[in-house]
Amino acid sequence: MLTDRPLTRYVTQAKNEAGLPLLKISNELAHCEISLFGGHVLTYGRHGETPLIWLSDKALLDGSKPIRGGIPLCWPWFGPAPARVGSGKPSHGFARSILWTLDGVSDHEDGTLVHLSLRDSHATRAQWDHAFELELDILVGRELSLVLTTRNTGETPLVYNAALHTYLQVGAPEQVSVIGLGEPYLDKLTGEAARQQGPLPLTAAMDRIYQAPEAVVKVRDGDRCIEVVSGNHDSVVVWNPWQEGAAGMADMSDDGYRTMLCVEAAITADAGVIVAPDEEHSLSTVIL
Ligand code: TA6
Repeated sequence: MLTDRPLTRYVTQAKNEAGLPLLKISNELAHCEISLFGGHVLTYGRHGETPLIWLSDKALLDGSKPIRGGIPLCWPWFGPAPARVGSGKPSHGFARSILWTLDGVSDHEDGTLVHLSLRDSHATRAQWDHAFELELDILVGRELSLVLTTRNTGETPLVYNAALHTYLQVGAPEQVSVIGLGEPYLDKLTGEAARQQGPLPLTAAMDRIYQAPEAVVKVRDGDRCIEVVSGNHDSVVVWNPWQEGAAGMADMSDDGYRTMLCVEAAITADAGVIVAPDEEHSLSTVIL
């Protein structure tokens, strides 16, 4: 039986048809759904406005694979596992495909605060042999704010990469342009370094790591302007699979690429971030 359980005035804990535990938030400012599988923001928008976050209409929400859309957490690596981690590991790490713990939820004047966590276990040790505590603080208000804190609870330094792989919802590619990305970028489609000149239009497949972005990246989408503010990142990743890419993905409609653009606060440098024992490091993003 599916039972919805109220946690606060504005938050309900629920399960979907597949049994996936969800938090449904609708406060005075905004609405948001969060999956405990992956610690994954699925949807977010201010009441009466076009949603800011895109979720694939073909996303699998049954815990069998990472969710297409929303804000997947890529951690403790980004893309294929680096040599220091070893081969045969899942792309983008394991945090997005494991069940997180709900530690607390509370309503405040500026929004609803959700606190999730993930600790090392036999399952995570099999992928990555480190002791850690990962915390995700999500504030659902006039803005959507995410802070992902990596704490080293082990006795040796920990090295990590990450991305808050945010799928923004846009109206149509023809009306989109992105500013604030800075100049140097790595084009992952060609493997070459290149430089951005002026605003970035959305006219073709792209998979780029911008290495010197401004703190605020602005996505013009027709009449509206979405801002992505990143903190403690070393890069911003911009991704759209375009038609060919979408057609090859079972969990994205053929035209799904037309209404999404990923703009991701990320730590992508090969050296990663080194976190000493008992220390912590936070990566953050605010979407408004
Ligand atoms: O962030 C861009 C990227 O790393 C692309 O290379 C693309 O593969 C995308 O993420 C999606 O990855 P996923 O594993 O979720 O299919």
